[in-house]
Amino acid sequence: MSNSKLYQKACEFMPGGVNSPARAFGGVGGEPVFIKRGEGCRMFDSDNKSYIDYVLSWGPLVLGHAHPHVVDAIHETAQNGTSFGAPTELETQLAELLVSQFKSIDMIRFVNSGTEATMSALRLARAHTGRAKIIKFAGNYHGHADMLLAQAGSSLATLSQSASAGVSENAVADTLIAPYNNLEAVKNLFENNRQQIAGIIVEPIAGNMGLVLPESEFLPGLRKLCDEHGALLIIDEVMTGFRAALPGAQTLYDVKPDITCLGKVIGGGLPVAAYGGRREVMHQVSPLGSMCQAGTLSGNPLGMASGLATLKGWLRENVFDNAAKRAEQLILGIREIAHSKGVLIQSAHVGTMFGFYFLKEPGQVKNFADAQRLVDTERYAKFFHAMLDQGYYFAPSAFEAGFVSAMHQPEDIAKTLKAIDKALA
Ligand code: KE4
Repeated sequence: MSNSKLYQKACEFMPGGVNSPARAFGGVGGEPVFIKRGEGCRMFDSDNKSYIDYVLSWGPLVLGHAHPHVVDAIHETAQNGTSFGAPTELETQLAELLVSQFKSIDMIRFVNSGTEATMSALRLARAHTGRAKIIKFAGNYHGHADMLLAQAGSSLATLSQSASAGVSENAVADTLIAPYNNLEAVKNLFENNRQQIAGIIVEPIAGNMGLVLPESEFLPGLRKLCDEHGALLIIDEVMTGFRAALPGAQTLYDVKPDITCLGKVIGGGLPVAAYGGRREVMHQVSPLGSMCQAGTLSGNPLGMASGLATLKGWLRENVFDNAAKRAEQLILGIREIAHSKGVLIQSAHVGTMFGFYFLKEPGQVKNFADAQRLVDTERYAKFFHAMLDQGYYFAPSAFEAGFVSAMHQPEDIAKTLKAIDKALA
């Protein structure tokens, strides 16, 4: 069946023909490409056209598509059954591995999505402090829990507004919003809401407004403010975990959160996420403590097996470093090409993540308002389709990060750069 036919049929049964709006090509136009299979750094569509993939399921596939070790681990585990609704040793093995990786995590709870992880982490911060308000940053995305679908109020008033139909103003009444990289604004929020703020949730490197790095004093500053005001610092490493650095961005910036949220990579493409932190905080989580959080398929054996196989391969000597070199090769190449053609871009790479913006005018994107003002989304849409036509799959939005895998070879990057040179022409 042609891509259009697949799309039409999907649209009959599912809103927009997709199960997540991020896949709907809303930001770039055109019909989403239906994928039939993946192999290594490539995906193949229904016409068997191949694409070198820089989205990698929005981050999880650090070993590329259908890595034999991951497929075998899932296959072997499935032979014994898919789920028991009872504890299995596999959960302990992945929990032990993650605790051994993160200095800030003594105990961990598995859930099924990053949304569940951040939603539970915020409930935990409220349970631990007995306070109700939370601080998040404009342009940071932590999943679709009601309290996190908030946007800065129209005036500079700290009151936020709902950012989605179906999310009531009550649901976001306790959500305070500050601009990313703006410690002053956070300080003011604490001063104007004394003893009421349970915690701050932050993307240690912002990957949902394009790729925006924290300024050097930003994360340490948040840690200090939380300590001064008795609030918990929640670092959302759903995207940056095992991507920005091993084990995560918190080690890059040497900031110890009270709670860390993980997802994506730790499931290797299966629905696995988690939240974890200091023992005295995690002791609040039921059945130990009084904070309720549960899930039928949490810690599912297939997800655990996939996560274990993925991380064992990813943590092997030099695998991460070699992949990080590919991200650097790509970004340095893009900078050279853009410069030679007088195309204004802002670009960055951190570990195995990268991002680049086409800019409407000279300037620097340091927060969401900058991104909305400076980013040339039309030009990105043209770039996206010029690359897709040549067989390269970048994020279908100017406000996402890109990823490489252990399977991207130097020659794959070189070919991508040649295609970028043509696209920018
Ligand atoms: P999920 O509920 O989608 O598993 O995770 C939510 C989430 C939480 N925190 C961060 C930092 C995230 O980036 C995400 C999800 N990322 C987006 C893409 N940047 C998911 C794409 C989608 O929703 O389809």
